[in-house]
Amino acid sequence: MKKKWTLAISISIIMLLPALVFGAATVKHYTFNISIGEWNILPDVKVKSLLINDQIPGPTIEVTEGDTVEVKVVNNSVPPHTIHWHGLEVPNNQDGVPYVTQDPIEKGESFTYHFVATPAGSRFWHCHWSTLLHISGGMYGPLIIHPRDPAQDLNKKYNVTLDRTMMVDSIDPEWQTKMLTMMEKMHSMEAMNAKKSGEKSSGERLFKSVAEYKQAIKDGYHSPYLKGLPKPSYKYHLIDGHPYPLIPPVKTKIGDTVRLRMINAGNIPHYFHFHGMQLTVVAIDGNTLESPYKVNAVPLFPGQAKDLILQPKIPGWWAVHDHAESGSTNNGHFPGGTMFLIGVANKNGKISDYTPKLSLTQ
Ligand SMILES: [Cu+2]
Repeated sequence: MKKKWTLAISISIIMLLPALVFGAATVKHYTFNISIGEWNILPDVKVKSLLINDQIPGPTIEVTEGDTVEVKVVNNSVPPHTIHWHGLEVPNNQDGVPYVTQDPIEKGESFTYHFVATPAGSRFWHCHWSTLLHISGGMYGPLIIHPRDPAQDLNKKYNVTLDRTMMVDSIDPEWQTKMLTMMEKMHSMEAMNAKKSGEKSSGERLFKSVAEYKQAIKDGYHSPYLKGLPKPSYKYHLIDGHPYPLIPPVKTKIGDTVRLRMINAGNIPHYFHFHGMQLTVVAIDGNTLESPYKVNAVPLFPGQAKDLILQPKIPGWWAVHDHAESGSTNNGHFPGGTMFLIGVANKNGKISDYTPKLSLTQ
């Protein structure tokens, strides 16, 4: 009897060991309230957007590997949505692909996603319905999963003093505002028709069979929302919902180590060139590289994430900009877009004698 008890206690201790060493997993709850609203990317550039909790990017999910994440998505906007957890390994029915793993979340409905956060790394989430419009509309946000094992923690490995996430996106304000305005009108008309006929309004269309789908392609079918409208032409490029000069600078000092987690949620690539320093790429798509490498230009493709380690050695205001020039402009004017500054202070806390100014004629 005594032996059995000893065995049971030993087994319990062994099972608890990872939790005792690395801390216990917990459940983290989030609520995403989706609405259509206006977002000022610049003081006088207003864009009709798909806001989550009234913000762009949407909420940051920051958890430890193994935590359970519960996200209640409430659709207070007109179009349907699903949320995809980009780069995570979740149960198939939580992956958020409309008509592949779930029905879309229609206007007025809610859906709660439930999954274990894994694997660790800099990842993100985004809407997976009509992604061209819904991602540029603002439906994305960081999903940072810290490793449970401290030995895997890059912040510890590199003695990181500043850890900053940057979400990159490109938008065409005019196109986006037109599309969302038209969508609101169409949905209210559909709802009226559905009320008359007694049928449920399905918003956007679902083909009844493969034959119907094939016929529609043959006939040159366009989604009602795309009829007669050109594709977006990306005139503004954002980091965390704003272009330069509204992107807060990265402020650091000699001897410090910065980790930048850069994530491109948008539809076009960016080529970030860092002035005055080298940087080490330590992770791609959230996954730690076995052989980190040094660069000073970082291509960031749509859907890609890169973790960079910076240890600037020279004080000053250093520019970081998209080397494809249009990415550094606002509606064609330089400077703008995804350009941002890294302020490196000397031992006395001074960055530079020169204060950066704004010029739209340079
Ligand atoms: Cu959406």
